[in-house]
Amino acid sequence: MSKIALITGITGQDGAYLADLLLTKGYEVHGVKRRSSLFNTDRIDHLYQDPHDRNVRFRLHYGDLTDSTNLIRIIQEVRPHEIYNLGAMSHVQVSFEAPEYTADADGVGTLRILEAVRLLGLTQHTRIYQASTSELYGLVQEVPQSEKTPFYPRSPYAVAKMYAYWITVNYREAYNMFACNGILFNHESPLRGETFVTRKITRGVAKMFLGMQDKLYMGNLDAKRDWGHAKDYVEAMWLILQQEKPEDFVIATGITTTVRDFIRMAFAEVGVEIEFRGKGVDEKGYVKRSGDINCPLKPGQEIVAVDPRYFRPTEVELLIGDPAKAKTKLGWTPKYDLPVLVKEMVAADVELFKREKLLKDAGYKVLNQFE
Ligand code: NDP
Ligand code: GDR
Repeated sequence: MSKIALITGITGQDGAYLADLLLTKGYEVHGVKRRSSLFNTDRIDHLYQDPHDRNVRFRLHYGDLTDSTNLIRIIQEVRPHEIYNLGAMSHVQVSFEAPEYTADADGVGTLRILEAVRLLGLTQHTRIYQASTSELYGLVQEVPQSEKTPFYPRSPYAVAKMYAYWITVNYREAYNMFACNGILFNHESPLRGETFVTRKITRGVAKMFLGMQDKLYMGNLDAKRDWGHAKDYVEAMWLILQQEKPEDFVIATGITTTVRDFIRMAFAEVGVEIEFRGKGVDEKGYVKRSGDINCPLKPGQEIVAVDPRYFRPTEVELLIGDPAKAKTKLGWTPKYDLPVLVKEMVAADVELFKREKLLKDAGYKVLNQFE
């Protein structure tokens, strides 16, 4: 009999890669998706299987982490061997605008999953992975950050995730559950949400290269992140649940890069060398050289500016993870490095916007039923 997995947040970046990985490994995969007024399954549509097929190995259930009755029902119905709790309001800046909802979905939502498993008598049947985050480290206490580094969360998102981290540890200790935290550092991909910094940059670079946008407005260019590829990181999630003992793991590359350097690398992919001048809110990025003769971006042109709107009330300035425990105990090492990740993301966005431009140039426009 194949193993059964339940993924919350299956429509997100990690949910999509993880579902793909588990199906390849022969799992029956169930996912929790939220009801929305428009389709929200773009990232997993390629995995869809006709539910009328008797051998279907991929199923979606309507649900929400803020509703325990529905989580209990789904877990009771599915009786998963493994739950991956990836569902969350995952945008740090947005969490300052919706702090209570973030606490409910990201913090108490984790409790609801753990408690559902306990109430249903599945503590020895179901293993639980909790999507913890490097945002827990917040204000720098030490670098690189490891499983032993103290936490100092700096946003409503991180505070909610801190509750989720500790309630996972507590249920493991109190009820002898196989419940683990993966403390994952930032990981990206062409499936990354459009408002996270890497994807915002690669989309902006692609559009500017194709003459569809003039400038990129950014927040804190000095922030440093340890960026990896989501494909590598979902592999680590799976490995964490295959161990003999439940433990928490840091998953990171061990290399940190500024937002400014990520921008440099992304523009270099389309043959544009960028030079930054000025400081703080007055810093700007200008084209130094442009390799492609057809590129609309010309030397001297201002292409990056800082907009304080994107500054956060409290910022996490420096993240750099120490993945030594994951390397030793899980045998995990990332296959991708940052240059390959940037190349893949820029290429995917150039392809995406080339298609959009082609349609536009051919006279098609987005249908607006109110016109
Ligand atoms: P995404 O934002 O891409 O996906 C989040 C998912 O959670 C989506 O499927 C979303 O549904 C769903 N969701 C949001 N709110 C609820 C809710 N109330 N009930 C049920 N589902 C909900 O995030 P990622 O895939 O990047 O991240 C996955 C998890 O890992 C998150 O918990 C995130 O906080 C955490 N994390 C991410 C890191 C990263 O760098 N990517 C690093 C460390 C931790 P919908 O599609 O409908 O919006
Ligand atoms: P982060 O990711 O907050 O680390 O959380 P994000 O990509 O949003 O920001 C990274 C850094 O870039 C700076 N920044 C900007 N960020 C955004 N979004 N937009 C901008 O224009 C911009 N300019 C500069 C930010 O200030 C920040 O320092 C992500 C999420 O996936 C979380 O869910 C996850 O837990 C952590 O990574 C690890």
